[in-house]
Amino acid sequence: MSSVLKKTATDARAERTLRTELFERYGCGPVQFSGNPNASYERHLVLDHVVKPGNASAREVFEALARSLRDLIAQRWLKTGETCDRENPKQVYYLSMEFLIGRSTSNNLLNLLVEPFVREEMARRGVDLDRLDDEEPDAGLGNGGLGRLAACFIDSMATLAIPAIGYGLRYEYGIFRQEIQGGRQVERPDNWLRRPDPWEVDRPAEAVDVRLQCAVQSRRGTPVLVADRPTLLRGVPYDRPVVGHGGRTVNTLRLWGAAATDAFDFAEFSAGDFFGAVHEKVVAENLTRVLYPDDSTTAGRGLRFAQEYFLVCCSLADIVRRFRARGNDWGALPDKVAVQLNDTHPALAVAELMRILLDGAGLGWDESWDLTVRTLAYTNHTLLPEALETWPVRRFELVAPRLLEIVYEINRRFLDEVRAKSPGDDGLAARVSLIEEGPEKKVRMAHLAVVGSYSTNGVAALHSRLLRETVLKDLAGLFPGRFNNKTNGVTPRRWLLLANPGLAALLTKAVGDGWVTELERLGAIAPLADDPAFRERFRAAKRAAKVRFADWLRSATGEVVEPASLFDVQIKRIHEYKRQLLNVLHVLVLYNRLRENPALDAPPRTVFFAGKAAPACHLAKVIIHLVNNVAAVIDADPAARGRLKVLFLPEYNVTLAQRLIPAADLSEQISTAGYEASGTSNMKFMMNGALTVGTRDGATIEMAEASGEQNFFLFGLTAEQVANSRGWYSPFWHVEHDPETRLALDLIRSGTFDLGEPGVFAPVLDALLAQGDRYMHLADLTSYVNAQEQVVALYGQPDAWARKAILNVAHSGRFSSDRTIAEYAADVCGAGPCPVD
Ligand code: 26V
Repeated sequence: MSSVLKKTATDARAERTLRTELFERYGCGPVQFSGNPNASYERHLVLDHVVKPGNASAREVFEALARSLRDLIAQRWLKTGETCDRENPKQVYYLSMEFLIGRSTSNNLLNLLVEPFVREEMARRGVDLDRLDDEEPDAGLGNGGLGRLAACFIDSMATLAIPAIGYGLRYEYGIFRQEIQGGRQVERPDNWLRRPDPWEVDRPAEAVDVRLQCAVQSRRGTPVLVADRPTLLRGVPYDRPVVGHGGRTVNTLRLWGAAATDAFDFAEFSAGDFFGAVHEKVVAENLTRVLYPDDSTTAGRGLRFAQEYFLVCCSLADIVRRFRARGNDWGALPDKVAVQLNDTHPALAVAELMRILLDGAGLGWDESWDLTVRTLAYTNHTLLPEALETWPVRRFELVAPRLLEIVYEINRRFLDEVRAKSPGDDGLAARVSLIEEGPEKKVRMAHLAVVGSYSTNGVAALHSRLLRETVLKDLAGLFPGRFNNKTNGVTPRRWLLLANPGLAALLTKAVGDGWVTELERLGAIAPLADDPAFRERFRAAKRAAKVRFADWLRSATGEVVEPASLFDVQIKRIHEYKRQLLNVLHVLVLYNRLRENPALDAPPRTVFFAGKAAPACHLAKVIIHLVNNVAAVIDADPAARGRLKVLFLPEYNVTLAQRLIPAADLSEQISTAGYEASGTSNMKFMMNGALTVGTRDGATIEMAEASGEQNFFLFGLTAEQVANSRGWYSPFWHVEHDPETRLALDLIRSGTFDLGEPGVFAPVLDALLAQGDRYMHLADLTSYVNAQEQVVALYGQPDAWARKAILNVAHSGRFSSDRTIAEYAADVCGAGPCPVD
């Protein structure tokens, strides 16, 4: 929680005015200075915690402060809802199985614009705001990019005053916590709700009942679904405020928690099985207990489908209730409601909305279908075939047979049309069918989403094109008008203003604070790239961010890094296609060079890795182990001391990203071209003044276009080259012809990094050689090493480096999620702002 509004003497009056204005806006002040005891922080300490302010623990202070900030929000939150009920605007509903929101308190404090006042008031009470941050756990309700994007989007919608509700699940356990033991990843449960969360408001009165055709039972401790035991589950809403910047609009993130209904155990009760009944009640609540990691094998995914069904049923019931409560007729559904499906995870919405319109509203098929298709829109986030969801028909039968009936009927009518359009082309019908035939029939969720919605978008230009030309080619041929691109963005509030106060202050000084909500205004600093004085201030801000990170790292982990070294950073989920291994191979090339030539002229470099491996993904876990062992061996070698350091930071989460990204000099975006749908950390690095070494993949292509390729270190095969060389590519050619590649691989093979476990990294060599190097690491290694040499050359010219970094910041404006949301609003859902007065 850093100071965002820096004070000068002449600002004093303006500050008083702002203070008055803000308190009028919120109806009260957060601490005691408004004189409104209902909103006071002390009141929460004494009445909620029954503790004397002087004796309160840090956690109690944190909770009381957060609750007093919630008091501040309450009036605006109510007013936002009232305004929407009165104006009846088109409302956006964002359905997502993941919202990776991170911490709320510092972000809300900042968006409310009261941070400087609260800081002062708390300091007067002897409390340092920054020390309270760590009392709040990260809300890790997501796996990675897809979940974090959802969080950035709801921030932008609130800032743009777009009437929007995010719908998700209230997992009691978020993404697992990562520990490193003996170099290996160990997963620990993330019980983030162990202590009460001051930001959530439960609303049992708005609970929704969901019918399942099966029961949730427990078999040897694991929850399983038992067929033909119709069950009623209750979805209880837990609302979180989503504060738009400036605090005028406060939207809602509504997370559903599963509970048993009162009628749940009636049968067992009357049979006298008291413990059995209570046990089942507890088991019912398992449904939203845990977030599934993104790789889960079918065996372990039993509840995931039921979770998706539960999210869809609760959310659509709520959406329809709101729609009807505003007095709308069914025919107006597409004019008043836009439902955005975040990937196929909530794609059951197609069938469930049909069910509501057919069975609930009593409309006919054609009208129901027309309304459904015109209400729903779908975003695809991956081209990886193994990540495209399909669900066995058996699972539908088990959980929701009526939805299966509807899917079959949608498919029957759809295939009739396809055959009528292209008679005789049976291949086409089989390829586009919603059902995948085979030993086990499955529903193709992406096909269901495309056929049942009016818009399908990819998340960067290249990804959207590949979607149309490859995985969804046939469907794109049938519905050309539905396909479009919406390049991702990130919120500059959290990722620049909050994460990097030093750079934020410099930018505000240069162009005013309008950039916070209109990031394109940063374009105005482009000419300053040629101003030596500005460059010096920019470099000072980066240096300060590096020192700040190094200080934090030392105090939190004991690790020591040298802020003068080049901070080279790759942080993201560990996955073969993201090619952390390519980065490791480059490190080994550098290490070999240093051992070969101790007098080598190269700047000291610290290579940071962070990211979680899916628990069942063996190779990803071996990669983490390798990084840790390489780090240990290099650390122990005098040849590398002070020149090369590798560090794997455990437990990568939103907060760690906020700390590390501002400190980065170099951003690693090195996926195999054609595989990273967009990437979003790439944008965060860019706006924080890092330079990018990257492939022509995802949104990185558009970032380089925006700032000029001369300001980027692009390398490697293009997506086309990757696709075209699939047939003949052989990693062995590179082993034979590229000496440094061979040496790097030899170093792994030699057992240098095995540390007492011979052969432990054989799976890495196997993937890179015997299995054909699916992600073409070796094909790109030489060109990557060359790009890194250019990095080094430029780093040796601090002024030239700063110039390019400034130009990158200046051209990062397009990558604000405000721009993405404005594009969705204009071209996809047709929703506009509904300002709250
Ligand atoms: C798949 C599964 C499968 C089973 C259980 C849970 C689960 C959760 C997530 C996924 C797929 C995740 C796809 C994803 O995160 N895509 C990323 O989306 C980002 C936002 O659009 C984008 O920037 C990244 O490039 C893309 O990889």
